[in-house]
Amino acid sequence: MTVASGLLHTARKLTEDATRVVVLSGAGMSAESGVPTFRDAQTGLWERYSPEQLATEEAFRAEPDLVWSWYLWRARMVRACEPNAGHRALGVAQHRCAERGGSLQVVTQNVDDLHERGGAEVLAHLHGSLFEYRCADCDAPAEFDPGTAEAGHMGTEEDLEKMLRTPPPICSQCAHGTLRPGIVWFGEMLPMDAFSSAQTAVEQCDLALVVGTSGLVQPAASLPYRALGSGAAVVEINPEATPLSDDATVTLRGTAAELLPELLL
Ligand code: BV8
Repeated sequence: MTVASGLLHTARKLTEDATRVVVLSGAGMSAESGVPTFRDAQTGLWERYSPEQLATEEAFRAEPDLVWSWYLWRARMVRACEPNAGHRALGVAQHRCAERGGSLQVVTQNVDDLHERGGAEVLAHLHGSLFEYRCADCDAPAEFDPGTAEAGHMGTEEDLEKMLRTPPPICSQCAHGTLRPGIVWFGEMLPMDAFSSAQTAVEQCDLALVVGTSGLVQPAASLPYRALGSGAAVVEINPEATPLSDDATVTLRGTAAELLPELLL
């Protein structure tokens, strides 16, 4: 996919001139690492479910084993993936910005840990993490290891079917609630500290890089507009147009792994 050189030149100039950069990433950031986006058809056994259907407290209350298993499967799948060149470019750029007395802060809608494994610190996981757990009843944080793909749970559909009947563990604090993933489900409030840090960051930045998000889920999708409203430039990286594309300072039709190294390194 080739981006018009003029657009890339403009975006590079904005990036070089910026001292306070905020990266707002979505599922497309991890697509080239092999993590399916929400817009991708669910793979295999999951194709009969939609994320919006499973990622709710109602679904968890109604079918705890199914929802718990979906998150187990996703956590193990992420563990089998590696950060891509886009994640790594952000890690390098974050260090270089700090050395120059500037900052590059990462705010992500993603629940994977690929930004961290790619070398970047993350200011805010707006929608939680696949690797954090708490009690669905007493809210106590809980240690839990979802295991790895090598545990054979990525094998045949029969393995997956068997795994689907995995009930969430009982909370060791209250001894009656079950664990739930530390994920923000549809209809749930975002962690206030995460969202307010993200809002402050976009209000104070001079460039927002919006990478791999369809811009459909609120309130995360409002952040690029808050950056624009504060006078920042907004550069979008996405192989497809989104509702933000017409309002962005520059929109680059390309992928995270292709364009972030070109833009930042
Ligand atoms: C809230 C964790 C206040 C789960 C996620 C009714 C009741 C309550 C709320 C609502 C309601 N109706 C609407 C709402 C608001 C709702 C919302 O926005 N719904 C949408 C569907 C309309 N929001 C909420 O519920 C939020 N909470 O509003 O609380 C409240 C509370 C109670 C009552 C009223 C209000 C909570 C939202 C958080 C949900 N949790 N994630 C999990 O992971 O299982 S959201 C989840 O979906 C992701 O985290 C992400 O945010 C979103 C998916 O979007 P993207 O990341 O953009 O991914 P997507 O697949 O869509 O797009 C990928 C993009 O990448 C594409 O553009 C593609 O072109 C591009 N791409 C592909 N490959 C590449 C690439 N780009 C670059 N490189 C590539 N290689």
